[in-house]
Amino acid sequence: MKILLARLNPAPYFPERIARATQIMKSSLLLSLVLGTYATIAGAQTNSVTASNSADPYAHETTAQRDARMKWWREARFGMFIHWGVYSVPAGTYHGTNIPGIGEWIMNKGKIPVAEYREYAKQFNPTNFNADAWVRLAKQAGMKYIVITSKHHDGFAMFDSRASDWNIVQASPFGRDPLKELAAACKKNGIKLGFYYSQAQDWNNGGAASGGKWDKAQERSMDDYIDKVAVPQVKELLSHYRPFPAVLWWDTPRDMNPERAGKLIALLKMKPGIIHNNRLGGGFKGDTETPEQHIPATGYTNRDWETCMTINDTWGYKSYDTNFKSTEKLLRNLIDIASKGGNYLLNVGPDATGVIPEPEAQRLREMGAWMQVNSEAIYDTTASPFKQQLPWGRCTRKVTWRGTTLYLHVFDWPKDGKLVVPGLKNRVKSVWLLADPHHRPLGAESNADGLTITVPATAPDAISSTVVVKIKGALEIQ
Ligand code: H79
Repeated sequence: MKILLARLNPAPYFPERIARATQIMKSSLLLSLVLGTYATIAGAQTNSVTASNSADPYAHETTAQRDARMKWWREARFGMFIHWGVYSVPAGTYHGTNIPGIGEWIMNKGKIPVAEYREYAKQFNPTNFNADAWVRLAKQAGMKYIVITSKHHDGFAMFDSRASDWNIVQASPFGRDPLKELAAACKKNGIKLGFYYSQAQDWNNGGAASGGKWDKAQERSMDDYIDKVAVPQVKELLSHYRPFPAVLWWDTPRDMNPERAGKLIALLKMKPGIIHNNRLGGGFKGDTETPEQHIPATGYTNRDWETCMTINDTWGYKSYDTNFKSTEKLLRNLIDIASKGGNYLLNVGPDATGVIPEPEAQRLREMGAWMQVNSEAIYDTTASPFKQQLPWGRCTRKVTWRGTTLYLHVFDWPKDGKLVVPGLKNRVKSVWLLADPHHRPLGAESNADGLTITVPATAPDAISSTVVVKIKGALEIQ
């Protein structure tokens, strides 16, 4: 469309006729887009077109275009979620009472009046924030992307915004834009940066409120909020942090409809290639399924997916939540998710000084130590080819032009030194421990039950050891 218009526009003659011609071109192009004839002309496989998704810049995308757009995300497998906002100031406690539930919900759960909640921003001065340190920690953990809350349901913008003065630059003594600093650090360290944006709920700027509003100051029409706050802020997020955001992570589609969601999804054309999730609402499916706090029993058919999860029991910092998952649990979750073809978006909740709590950082470093040895069995892999879950662990696979590799993730190391891979019919080219830099071959024998691999008496890694199996020919599993 741009090219066509550019050809018409510069001609110096008959400006009125040209303007009319441009108009006709515009409307006929628009019409063909709406009718979906563009897809027919292109002759390619596209997503289905309905009235409600005509605003979706990806409505006409071909499978090949989609695969190219999702490539980095599918390869990444592991990302860092960051929930950070003024809720880290109360940190789970209001008027001396511990408010139950997730920390970033404290305003809603405690029914804190708007004016009172706004006071927290004046105490939010995270002078220990160091974007580089956060990004280096993510990188050290083996994470390939970061998604940070640019605005959560409480409505506080963690970035410089003209659409709401209740933002970190104007309303806090900190006065810096942490997203700017993170964008620079991510760019420097080769990590992708995405923004979480609560598009529907906004308890300060008149957006929706789960359970109903509790303060007159929240009264505002939803459409006014969408037009004056959500749309301009998403524009800011899409244009001020180049080359990011790589991801837009919507949340809780409460009170969204096709019209409101359509105004937001249409903005994504400002950032070609951006990936967004399935939580926008209004009937838009987005790019990714987003199971929250759980790992599905199996992956999704024909859908990219990402489990997001907390390390303890809260997203936003709570001073007294010490229920941290073990490194073993977190690593096995990552492996389990990869074995089902998904990504793991693991959350940290920095405190009000700008520091990622040490128990969280420690677990990430420990995950990173495992990734140093085993990341080849995670990155750029696809789901296990085995229908049944393996009795001793999980499997991921990698298919290249050279052939198929199976990565066996052994949680429970065999006491008798025999690792049985049930149902694997293929003859193997080679088998070794990923932890062995010399790739010394392990014995492997095929019989009616499958493949039996002879492994050393002790596991190379107490949490999960990887056995690499290069197989001959196309996979044959019974
Ligand atoms: O940002 C994190 C959560 O705050 C957000 N999604 C993740 C990534 C989220 N918003 N809503 N929900 C998740 C659904 C859960 C709602 C609950 Fe509640 C919040 C359950 C308990 C606290 C609302 C308030 C429903 C019951 C009480």
